Amino acid sequence: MLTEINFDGIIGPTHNYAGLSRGNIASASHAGDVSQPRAAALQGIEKMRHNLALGLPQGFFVPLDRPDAPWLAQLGTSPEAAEGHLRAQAWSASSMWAANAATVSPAPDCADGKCHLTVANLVTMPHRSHEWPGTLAQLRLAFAHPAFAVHAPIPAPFGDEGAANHMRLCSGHDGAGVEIFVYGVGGGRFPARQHLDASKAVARNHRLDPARTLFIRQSDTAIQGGAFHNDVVAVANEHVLFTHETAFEDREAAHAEIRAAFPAVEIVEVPASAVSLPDAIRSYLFNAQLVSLPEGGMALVLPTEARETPAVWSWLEEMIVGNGPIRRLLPVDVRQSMANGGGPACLRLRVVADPATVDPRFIADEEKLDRIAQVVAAHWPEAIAPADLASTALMADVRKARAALLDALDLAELG
Ligand code: SUG
Repeated sequence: MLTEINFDGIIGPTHNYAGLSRGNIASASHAGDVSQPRAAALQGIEKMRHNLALGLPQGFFVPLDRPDAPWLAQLGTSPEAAEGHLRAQAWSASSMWAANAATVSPAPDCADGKCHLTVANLVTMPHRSHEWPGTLAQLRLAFAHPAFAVHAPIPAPFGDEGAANHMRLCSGHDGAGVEIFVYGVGGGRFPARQHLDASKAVARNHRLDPARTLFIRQSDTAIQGGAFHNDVVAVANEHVLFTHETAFEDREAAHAEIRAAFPAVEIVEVPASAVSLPDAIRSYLFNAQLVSLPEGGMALVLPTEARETPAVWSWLEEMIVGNGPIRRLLPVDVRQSMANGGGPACLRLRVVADPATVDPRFIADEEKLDRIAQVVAAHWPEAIAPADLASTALMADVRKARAALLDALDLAELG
């Protein structure tokens, strides 16, 4: 039975604030802060527990090996000798944002009846451009069953940011859907990370039906306002598209195209007059997980920042008393990730699959989350200041921490 499984990236022991992502306002404004990797990872684990308790299937990915010494070696240096900016790029825990791990096309959408995954190349940001080999190794392990086809990245220079720029509309997760690829066009102050050629290549490789595949341009206003990924201004689940008025370059044409391809769509649009683009970005209202509850109806799993932004919360409260498809608001605390621009939806990758076909080592239950939390409590650093990235003692500690986690999850082969 095909069902949606959310795979969350476990927040790694090197989580830090290096201000590496141009165009990501939270990352830039927290540059140089002292991070709390242990608290960050525990927040992520609590979010997984929260969603499990709703009755939603939950999986996870493990953090990548950081600092990435082989990558620095390709650049002719090492964690000890690297210049500051390269060292920070090598230490980044950015694989926590699993929405950027891959683009996933569920089996009912693909001509060969397999679920296709293409690992994202993330070439626009240097610190993210070296994630894909570690992520690919993990995807190949988790989804080794013949029900899946796992693809290597789209070649540079065509930037591909994975599921963060991809949405799917369907009547039920296990039925055929319409896949929407949202791309950006560069040239502004902030980079457009998702290239149209990359989106089209993914769609071809996934063997999608052109009649059920849309390519829609993200608005420059949104990108230049700080929406570096489409999932900062729009999210879809089943027949519902929840979006800000400014999400798409040509709003009317985009909505018309979506309605033509999927007539049952319900577009829940937040007007800029009610919630400004800066408020939407500050609160990460749209970086919610829009989920179908087992008892029926949909819920938004939101960052607590949404509750703290008055215009956002009053709009949401009004929506909830109306008769719309979104019935519940569920705030979760992922502040440590939010300070780097990663909300609840950034931390997860949605895969529609029969859970029996996924390597069980990547599937979460309460007991396994307890086990992960114990390793985090025992081994994750409490705090990392920017200058700590030069410490060889810290480097040894974070390596030990990751090894302890892999050991606890019987995943030492990813070591
Ligand atoms: O790529 N932040 C990530 C946040 C990713 C959010 N993901 C989605 N929207 N799906 C990024 O900008 C900041 C790292 C730093 O500055 O240290 C960072 O990489």
